Amino acid sequence: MRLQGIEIRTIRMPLVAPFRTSFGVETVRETLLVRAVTDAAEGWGECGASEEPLYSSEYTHGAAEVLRRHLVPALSGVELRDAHALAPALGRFKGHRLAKSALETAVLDADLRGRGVPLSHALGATRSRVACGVSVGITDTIPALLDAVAGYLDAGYVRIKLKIEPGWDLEPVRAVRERFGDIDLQVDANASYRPADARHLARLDAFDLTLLEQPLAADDLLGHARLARAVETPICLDESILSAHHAAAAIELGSCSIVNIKPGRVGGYLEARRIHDVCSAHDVPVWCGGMLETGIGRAANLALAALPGCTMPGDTSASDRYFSTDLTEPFRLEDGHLAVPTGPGIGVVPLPEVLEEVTVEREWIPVAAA
Ligand code: OSB
Ligand code: MG
Repeated sequence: MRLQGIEIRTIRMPLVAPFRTSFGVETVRETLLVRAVTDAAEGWGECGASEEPLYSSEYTHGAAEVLRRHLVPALSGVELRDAHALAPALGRFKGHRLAKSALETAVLDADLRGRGVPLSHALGATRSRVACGVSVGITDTIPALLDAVAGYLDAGYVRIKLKIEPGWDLEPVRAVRERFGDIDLQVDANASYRPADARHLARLDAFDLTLLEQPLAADDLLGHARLARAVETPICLDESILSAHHAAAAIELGSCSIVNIKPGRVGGYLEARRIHDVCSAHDVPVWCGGMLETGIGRAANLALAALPGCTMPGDTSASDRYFSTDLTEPFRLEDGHLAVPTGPGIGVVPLPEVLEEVTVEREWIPVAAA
């Protein structure tokens, strides 16, 4: 494969409704799309970064900067047999996993398209459709939350995830459980609690939740291990797991019994696959998380969500949960499931008119041959 260059596009797309978490409110999805041009094909990757560094230390403009200044130039003169060659070539640059993931995914997509192989096949997927959950943000009132959840259940989502934070936890969870009965219900705290909140968090045990996602700080694996012994609700980690190495450590420490895999957070689909494998070897269920992706990121996430170890419904929701007009042909929920794309690579491309409309910046960075 000969990589000729990389296009970085900054896009801005309004969300259908503001998405509120313990770390902030997102009303517009501002992120990057990366297009890799090779002698064989073109490929696309979406960055998980947002306008502000609130979920992780990365943010859209910072990701664009590290790509243009460091990551893409480091590929010049490098022999790229396939996308596995990127991580070693970029390994000396610390962190910046969301940016690295977008770049690796674009190259992976181009390589697979050139060879006619769907991403789901390349990763080892075993399903043709995946069961979908939905992540429900913090609302102003409990009636507003109940309305939102009712709408998603009517649409067919098979699992509901509520965002929680101190002051928005027991009452909303109780209200949803009482109103909707025996649904598959879980919560995500986005690191908003402290170890001293263990007794409070144990009160969630009364609601028979499937899991409690990332209650404590990202770097507190030991705190999560202690908390896991103090609560009955299974602990799932998101922000804490940046690599297969972290997953192995978290499992051995007892910090979690379930893992949310987000390919962006861990530097790409190849590392995401390794996390899936480490977890599967320990009988730790995994599921595919989300970062409010457009159809480009969603298509690739569906390939991951179709792996055999992804035994729980994830946050791969349909296009209309996020955008009134998606960047690709819309992903539609059918009987609570989304179909895994079957075409080569990620299996979808941006719709040209929509892409032009949402692009606010673009640049081309040539890559020199090996
Ligand atoms: O913690 O899982 C999270 C969105 C942005 C950043 C972090 C998270 C989320 C979500 C939404 O929960 C998942 C989605 O629907 O894409
Ligand atoms: Mg999360």
